Amino acid sequence: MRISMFLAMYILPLSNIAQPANYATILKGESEKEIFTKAANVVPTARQLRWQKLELTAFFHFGINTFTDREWGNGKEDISLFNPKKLDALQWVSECKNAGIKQVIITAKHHDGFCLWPSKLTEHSVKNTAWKNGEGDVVREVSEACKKLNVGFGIYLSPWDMNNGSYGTAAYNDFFTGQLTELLSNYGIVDEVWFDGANGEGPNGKKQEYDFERWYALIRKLQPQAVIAIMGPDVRWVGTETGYGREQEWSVIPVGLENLKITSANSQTSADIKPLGDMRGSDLGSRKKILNAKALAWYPAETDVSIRPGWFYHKSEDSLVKTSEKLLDIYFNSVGKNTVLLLNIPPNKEGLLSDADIKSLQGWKALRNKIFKTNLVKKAKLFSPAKQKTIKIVDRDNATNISFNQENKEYVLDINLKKKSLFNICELQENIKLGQRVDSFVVEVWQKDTWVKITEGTTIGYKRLLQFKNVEAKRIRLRIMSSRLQPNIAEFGLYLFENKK
Ligand code: FUL
Repeated sequence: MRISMFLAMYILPLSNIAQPANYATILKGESEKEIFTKAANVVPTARQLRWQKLELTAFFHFGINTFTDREWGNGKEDISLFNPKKLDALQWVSECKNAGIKQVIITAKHHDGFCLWPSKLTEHSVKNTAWKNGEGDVVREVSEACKKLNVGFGIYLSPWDMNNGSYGTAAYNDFFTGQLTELLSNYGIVDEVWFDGANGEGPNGKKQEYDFERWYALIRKLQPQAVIAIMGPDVRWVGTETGYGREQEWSVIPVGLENLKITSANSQTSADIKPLGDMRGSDLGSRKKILNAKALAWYPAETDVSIRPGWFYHKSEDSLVKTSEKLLDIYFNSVGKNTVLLLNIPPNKEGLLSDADIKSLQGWKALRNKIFKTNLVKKAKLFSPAKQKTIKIVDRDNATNISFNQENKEYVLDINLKKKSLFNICELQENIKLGQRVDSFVVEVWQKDTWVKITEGTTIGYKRLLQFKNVEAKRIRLRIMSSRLQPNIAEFGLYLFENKK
């Protein structure tokens, strides 16, 4: 019933799309070529593009669990335990900023229902604790630190609430809408809203039917620039909590027509994607997958992982903080696999990030600085495509790209470094403003009168990082073996990681 009503409402705008849009519908009888061309022309919305370019974001899991030493509370905890005497959100945000993190998300409320801001809608909040004599507001402190340091600000608000008595009834959706309104109205710009899919029992043993559509509409109204992540229309979960993304990561994936909610604003038409559930397969968007699709949408992946084994701080995990090297590996396998990294760094009971976490963050940044300091392609000469300038692929501007000839069967980027150089990392980026297009590529070097393959891959997307054994060469080429339309290579980097084990 709901689906047919939905289709009736939205069937009209679902015809051919002339304008760039973050979705496309496949009409009956369309050829493979037409479908792949449509897929290649699906582009991110402005908010999705802004988010993708952040590359690194952070989570702060902090709340009553920090004081009870638990990962999940039950809503019955004694909130007088909450007293982070040295809380310093400026320390949290500045340590993140120093590590290159561009946006942070605070757990305003986790599943236990305890609110880190003085919500007027519940007594289960910081206002009834000894912390700052009940005058404190963690959400405000984080939002102000973000403003001060020019770092993006996001909120996590758990729909599952084990404390609220109305959970499991229609009244809870009103309560939740009220909480969301407080958070979206009183703290300035909110750049990301993170909804978890967890849906367990509340204090009455009942489960709740979440009114996501109402919440999305509210977010769009009050904070139109915010991306809504995970159980949301803009960003999907990569499917693991390990920090490691998939080998082949397409930001354009098949969706059902019933998953598209088309909206028009001015002359722009875009679609909100209704969450599709956990997508854990290794292939979500290959040619094979999209051939049978009814519709396609730009729905990019976020990789969330904690710097510690748990999401919340536990003293017993002080010695288990991920090392800088491990974080680097995660960087290669999340940002370097066309996703945005969301790294959780949980503040401790004092209300500070711990020394071990800070040390890892700093070491991680130092490693990245060292590796990505010198792009060997900077001084190179471009052989092919002809009449193009190297600058476009080394300017760190994702919106400038090399153009290939329309009639080229195979797209080749052929580079002469002018002198023999040693490298073991290759960085590739597509100009995703024009869509994600590359299906498969190889990187080769000219050695002893022949081209030798050093690495290969399927997708590139916003960013692809590849590591390989040390190679010494002067001439390198990127061969794009398969692309849905002409590829738009925005960046090409070759780097040397000297300490590589
Ligand atoms: C999960 C939650 O249950 C965890 O506690 C954590 O917040 C993680 C990011 O999402 O679903």
